[in-house]
Amino acid sequence: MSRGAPEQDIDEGALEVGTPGRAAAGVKGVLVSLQRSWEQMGTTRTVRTLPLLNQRSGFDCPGCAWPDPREADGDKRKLAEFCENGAKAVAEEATTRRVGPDFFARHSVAELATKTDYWLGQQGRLTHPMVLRDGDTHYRPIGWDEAFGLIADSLNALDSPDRAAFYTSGRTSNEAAFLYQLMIRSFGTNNLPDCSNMCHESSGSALKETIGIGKGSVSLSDVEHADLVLVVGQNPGTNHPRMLSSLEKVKQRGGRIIAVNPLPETGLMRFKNPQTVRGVVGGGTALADEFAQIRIGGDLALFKAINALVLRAGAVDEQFIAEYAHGYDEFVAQATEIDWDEVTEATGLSREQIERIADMVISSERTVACWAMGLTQQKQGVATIREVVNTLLLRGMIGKPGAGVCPVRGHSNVQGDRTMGIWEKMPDSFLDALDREFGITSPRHHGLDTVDTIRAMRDGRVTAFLGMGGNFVSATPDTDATMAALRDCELTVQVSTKLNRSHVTPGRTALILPTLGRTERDTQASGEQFVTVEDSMSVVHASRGRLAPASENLLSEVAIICRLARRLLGRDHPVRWEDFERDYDLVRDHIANVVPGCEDYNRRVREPDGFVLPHPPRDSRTFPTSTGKANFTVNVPEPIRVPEGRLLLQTLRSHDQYNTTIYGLSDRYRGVEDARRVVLVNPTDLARLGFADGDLVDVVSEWATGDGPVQERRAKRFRLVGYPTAAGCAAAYYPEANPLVPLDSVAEKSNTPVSKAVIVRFERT
Ligand SMILES: Nc1nc2c(c(=O)[nH]1)N[C@H]1C(S)=C(S)[C@@H](COP(=O)(O)OP(=O)(O)OC[C@H]3O[C@@H](n4cnc5c(=O)[nH]c(N)nc54)[C@H](O)[C@@H]3O)O[C@H]1N2
Ligand SMILES: Nc1nc2c(c(=O)[nH]1)N[C@H]1C(S)=C(S)[C@@H](COP(=O)(O)OP(=O)(O)OC[C@H]3O[C@@H](n4cnc5c(=O)[nH]c(N)nc54)[C@H](O)[C@@H]3O)O[C@H]1N2
Ligand code: SF4
Ligand SMILES: [Mo]
Repeated sequence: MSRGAPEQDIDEGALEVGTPGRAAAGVKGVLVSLQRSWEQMGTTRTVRTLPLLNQRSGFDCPGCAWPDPREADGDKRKLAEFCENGAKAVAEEATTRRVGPDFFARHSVAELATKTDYWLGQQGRLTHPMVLRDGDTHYRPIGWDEAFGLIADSLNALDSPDRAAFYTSGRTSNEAAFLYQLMIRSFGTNNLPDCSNMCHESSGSALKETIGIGKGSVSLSDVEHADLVLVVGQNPGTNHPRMLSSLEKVKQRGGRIIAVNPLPETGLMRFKNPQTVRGVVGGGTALADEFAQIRIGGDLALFKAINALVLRAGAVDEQFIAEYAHGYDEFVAQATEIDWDEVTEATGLSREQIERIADMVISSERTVACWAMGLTQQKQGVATIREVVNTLLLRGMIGKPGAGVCPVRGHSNVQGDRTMGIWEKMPDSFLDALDREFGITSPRHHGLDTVDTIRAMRDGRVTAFLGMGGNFVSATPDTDATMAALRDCELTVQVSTKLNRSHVTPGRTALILPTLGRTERDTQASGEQFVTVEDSMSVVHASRGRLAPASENLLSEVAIICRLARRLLGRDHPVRWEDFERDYDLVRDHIANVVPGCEDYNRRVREPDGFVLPHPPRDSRTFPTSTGKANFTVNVPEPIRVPEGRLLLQTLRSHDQYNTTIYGLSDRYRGVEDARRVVLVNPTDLARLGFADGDLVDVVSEWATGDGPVQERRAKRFRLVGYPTAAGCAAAYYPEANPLVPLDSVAEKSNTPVSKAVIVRFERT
């Protein structure tokens, strides 16, 4: 029997493909969010929960990291300050369905491993700590104390702390993240892989080098007041839906939008705002003024061409460059040449269109560049983002209103987790502050990131894994290899809210520790607690859960860390773990002393809109880089060679999932219903390759390092769907397509898996 993820997703007859949607959101979006909420929570809970979402007295949306409007920017929050997918995220967490000891008694781990991710997630909230001991077939309940003792004993028995890896997913609160890294560094390792390694690591890497800080430089108001917004490699209609309201404001103020994407994503084309009359009864707002249907991986060539055209037109901000930039002459020396054959080949775009786009860049006085996974999950992701920065530097577009870089983050607190120290390469200055504050000695050698953790597990160098949230097995590349690596571990521990594939891919001993979600009341000895989070635009604010917890056996993430730390580090450890569990204000007092920009944290997070972390380039055009200036960089595109008969496949999200959590089977905007094992292919390519819409195929990826042999990976039984993607390109959903992504296919510098450019062929089944 195959031990991989199940190949059968749903009844094959059920696939329905309609025409892609014409406008995003609208009344349909409202109806879907209410329907899903009723299904999962019932009417009373829906009515009690949704009004608290993203309100000052309520909880932060557990969906994406798009910011909320702030009164400081003259914006009031509306009564319903959330989107369809935010409501789905809440319904998924606040569901009344439960997975308790009786569920695990009924289903063996082997049986659960045959279920789809969708099925697993739909079973409900985890209610009890569970253990799977060596040789057992079923998870069994375990007391919290015994669980912590078991984990602490196993970790302390390792011959080095570096034999353990501690993963974090981006929903973890600032308080939990801060304590988690403190526990791990006290234990003695920097092995802190996180979801960010697979997400915006390329952005962090490129921005740190060029502007000195790995975060976006814009506020919500900057985006809304831009003349020109570039939306590159991002599908906001699905993944950051309230961004569409901001893009709508750009249009209403006379600004323009350029969308660069291999797919004509509905949300980029047209938006029906359900909160305006026009959005409810009218045709909505047309968004993209220019849609550049780029070939996968063509963005570096595109931005190089744009920059050459900007230079040729003499449209550079000389004052900005003279005062704030470094490396301009080297940049110019290689930047004015354009080989149009190469550019049109790499991008699939016409020279005329690229010239039109360059003209828009040249005539804009306030430009914001937004991007997400279409740029970061590429072999040349870092170089591409550096080239986007070059465009902005040429035009002086950093550190002024209505302009800047905007890497749009994924998980609701992924940016905050990094700020709090979740990184395998935290700078010594942070570690020094941590050591001074707590009287510990943090290790200084760098730890393992996500890809290196998998390699280390595969090679037996890491034998214990703990996941603070997330779904490591389904989120990482090369599913079969990762599954084998995890199963080889002595110990796997997952701190989770919902059942997922990582629970049914256990190490020799496996534990599930169920925890509170964002929506739930968190009561500790000193009373009700709140936590804090940071959004994509560096705004830090409070989040208070209000619902009764899914089970009385749940512990908060903070409590789990504090109790585990006491067992792991012993009674004599200098950190007062029991105090932190009792009162989260005490954690925040330490955050204030250790984390740069968090001074007076307890007071400032209590301000109604929270506070904004410092960002030197945004605030004062100060660039804390190696040169003390904003750095121009020289980036050389390496064309992706796709052999005859093959296509370039990207893996992406449907409208009905949150990463590995599948909400449902409706990718409404793309018109794909009731199926996830599908590959979207341009009809011309289908015909050229001798296939037809509806054919059932195995997808085989091909990958080689240097002169090495071609490695093949196979994902079975996918349905081909004719779809207007760019020529030579294809798309399939993540995580079903993850077995095709080679572990060693990573972005240069950031080590992010190349999930957006996999060379594939199809074989008829
Ligand atoms: N509802 C919902 N919201 C989410 C998530 C979710 O799963 N569901 N996930 C969250 C997370 S963790 C993240 S990181 C974000 C992800 O947000 P996105 O980055 O928008 O997510 P993807 O689905 O990966 O979409 C990538 C987009 O890039 C395009 N693309 C692919 N290759 C290229 C390329 O070579 N060039 C260009 N220009 N474009 C390309 C694809 O066509 C697609 O539109 O969303 C967050 N928000
Ligand atoms: N092929 C391919 N692979 C990808 C991507 C891609 O585009 N293509 N995208 C990558 C990206 S951008 C990301 S960010 C990663 C995401 O990787 P992860 O963050 O690891 O995955 P998620 O699916 O977000 O994690 C879902 C699980 O988190 C748990 N959970 C939910 N809420 C909470 C909470 O409040 N606390 C705790 N402790 N647990 C909670 C639930 O048990 C749920 O099953 O995947 C990456 N993988
Ligand atoms: S845009 Fe993102 S944060 Fe805002 S409500 Fe929607 S999912 Fe939640
Ligand atoms: Mo992400």
